[in-house]
Amino acid sequence: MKKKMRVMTEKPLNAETPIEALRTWTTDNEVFFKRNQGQIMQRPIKLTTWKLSIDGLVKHKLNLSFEEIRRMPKVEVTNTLECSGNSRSLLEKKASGNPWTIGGVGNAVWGGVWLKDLLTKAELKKDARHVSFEGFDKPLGKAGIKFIRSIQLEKALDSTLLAYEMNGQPLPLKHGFPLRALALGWTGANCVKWLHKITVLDQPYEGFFMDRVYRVFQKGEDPKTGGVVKEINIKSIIVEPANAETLPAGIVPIRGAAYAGEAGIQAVDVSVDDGKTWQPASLIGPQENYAWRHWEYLWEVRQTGEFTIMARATDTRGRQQPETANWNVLGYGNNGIREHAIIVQIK
Ligand SMILES: Nc1nc2c(c(=O)[nH]1)N[C@H]1C(S)=C(S)[C@@H](COP(=O)(O)O)O[C@H]1N2
Ligand SMILES: [Mo]
Repeated sequence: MKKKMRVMTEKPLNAETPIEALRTWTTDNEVFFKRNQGQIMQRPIKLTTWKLSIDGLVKHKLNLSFEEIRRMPKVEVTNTLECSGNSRSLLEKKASGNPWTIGGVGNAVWGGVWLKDLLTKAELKKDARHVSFEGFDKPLGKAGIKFIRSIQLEKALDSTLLAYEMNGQPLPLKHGFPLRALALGWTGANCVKWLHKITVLDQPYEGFFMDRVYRVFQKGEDPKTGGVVKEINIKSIIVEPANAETLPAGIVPIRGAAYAGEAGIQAVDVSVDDGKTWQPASLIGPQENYAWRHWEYLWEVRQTGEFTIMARATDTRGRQQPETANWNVLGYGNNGIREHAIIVQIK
């Protein structure tokens, strides 16, 4: 039986994946985390009336039907999507936002077209530098601010997908039907759902969701002076055993997932003694660009008692997870080794 999602808020819908559902390499659509700023679409839009417009600094404005997009070369990419605020609730010092544990992440096979193919069709003008995305979900709250986000042109041309399929299914309504952006290896905030409008700009889009949030800043600082959240931080999570579980002595499998945005995973080490000593874990399962890598460590334990287990990932660029997270006001990018430790009892 599938474990239910943990719903943090109903309106907007914010719900995290149960940890058990992170044990498979791809995450089932039904339990894939859902994160929204606005009122999610209640009914799927009619595909025969839906259009995607490409406007701004292009030589030919485009207004494409779903069929036209479907007739373009299709690509399938496995990509791990993580919300910038994932693991926020594990920070020792409180940060504001949804109290995610580790379930604000998932891995899926996405089918769609390269954004580059559309931008090539539209032909960029000389000043093109950024690309903004707008969905047709309605804002919640009095301010009525739409969730509009932009990314650098370089990323848009290099590795941004417009997806209409998720794990072999038409993109589910809650995940942006019929089309969403996916800046591969970047946090969810860069992956606009229910996409209907793309604008090519000469500078980043300015607005609440670019300038006030999804920025890394400290207390007393103007959010706008902080860096924009882009690439997913290197991180490992433990998905088995569960925190606070009691287990018999013997061979205890410790398993998890590790991911590093645009980079691959080089190694994962595990400690069962609160970080004093480390042993290498085995990387298991499929290995693909932009997708997390599953790992396991078969722990032979003879003693009884309480044990603190930690995992530490190293990526193909040689970067390693920090001992503790770099705190910021909105609690983005928590990838601290210590914050992700679990405690188990051996009986
Ligand atoms: N249109 C629209 N797209 C959106 C959002 C939103 O509120 N509206 N939220 C973003 C954020 S912050 C995240 S983490 C991801 C979550 O994607 P998911 O719900 O498919 O997991 O969607 C992104 N795209
Ligand atoms: Mo997010």
